[in-house]
Amino acid sequence: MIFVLVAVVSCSAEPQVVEVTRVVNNDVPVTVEVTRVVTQETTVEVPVEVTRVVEVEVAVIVTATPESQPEPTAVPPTPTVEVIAPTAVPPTAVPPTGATYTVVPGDTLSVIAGKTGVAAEDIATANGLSNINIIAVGQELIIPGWDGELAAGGTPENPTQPTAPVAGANLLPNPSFEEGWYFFNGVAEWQLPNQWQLAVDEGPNTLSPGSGGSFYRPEIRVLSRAHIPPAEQSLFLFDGENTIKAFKGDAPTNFSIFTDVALQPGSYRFTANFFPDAVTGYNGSQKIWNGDPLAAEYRIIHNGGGTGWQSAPAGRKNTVTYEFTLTEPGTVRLGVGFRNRFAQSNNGWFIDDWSLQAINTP
Ligand SMILES: [Ca+2]
Repeated sequence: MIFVLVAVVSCSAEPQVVEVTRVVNNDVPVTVEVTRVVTQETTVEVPVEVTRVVEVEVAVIVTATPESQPEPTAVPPTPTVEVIAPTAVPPTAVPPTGATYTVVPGDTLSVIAGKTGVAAEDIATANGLSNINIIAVGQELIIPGWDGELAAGGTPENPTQPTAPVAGANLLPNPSFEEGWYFFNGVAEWQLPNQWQLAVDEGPNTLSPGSGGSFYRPEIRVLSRAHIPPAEQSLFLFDGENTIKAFKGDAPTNFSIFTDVALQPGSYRFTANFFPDAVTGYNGSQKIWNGDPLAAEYRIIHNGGGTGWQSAPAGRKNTVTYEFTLTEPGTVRLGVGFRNRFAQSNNGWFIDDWSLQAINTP
């Protein structure tokens, strides 16, 4: 096929290289966008032989006939154009096309993949993300092949409209961990509730007292009631039908679960419930929970701060609260860090029923 390629080239004696990023449509004549030329001096129409017309990146080498003093009415020079790329680019290398998605608090690439039905790796590739763990609230991502419709269960949110402080409302996303889960970072041993994120310390355990060498990553599951023995359901399931179970045997652990919430100015109370399942051994089938106050510890995560580590008595439900005031609209990171410094039979946690509420101020 012979199409007319409109390219901006330099009238120079030397061959010029221009980059053509996109063939815009498949109709004749083909229009291309030229993003960079060595010297922009004139515009010529160049007959091009194109073997395949798709949206591909092509590099075009243009050799223009020099015209030192071109007559205004002269026929433009007819450079030779060699189309290099179309037959060399594999079909999967087409530039990303698809709708744009704006990152909202609680999003990770995995969450966005769930919302859009497009694999996280494809989203990372389409947006040139070198670190799939780093996306920012408000960032716009091209979702290749996405039609702009959020998948069932996806929650459309507008990051420019932070949640207004309404007394009594739970402002956390998926606060009871009932609204689905995903594999954090694609790791099969880390089931995370949708819209929550995970950080795991696998470095050396230098705590004293402490034992077991380096911290080990816990296995994390979002358990439904059916997967909890009836006798333990009231212990480990605080609200609804699902709870988080984190556990690791014979090694210290240190991890945190958190989310980002857009908030209006105001005062807030964050409440977290968890059950430290720190077990030193078993008496028959009966767990012997570790009575050492250091056996299980937690800390509140609030942006880069929060609280220091505090004892979390094992073998019973702990309810902890944390209050803060926000003077300007913003996104706040909230969560809880959990650690077990001793290697023992089980370093476990059941985690459920968290909340963030606006509270009245004087
Ligand atoms: Ca729950």
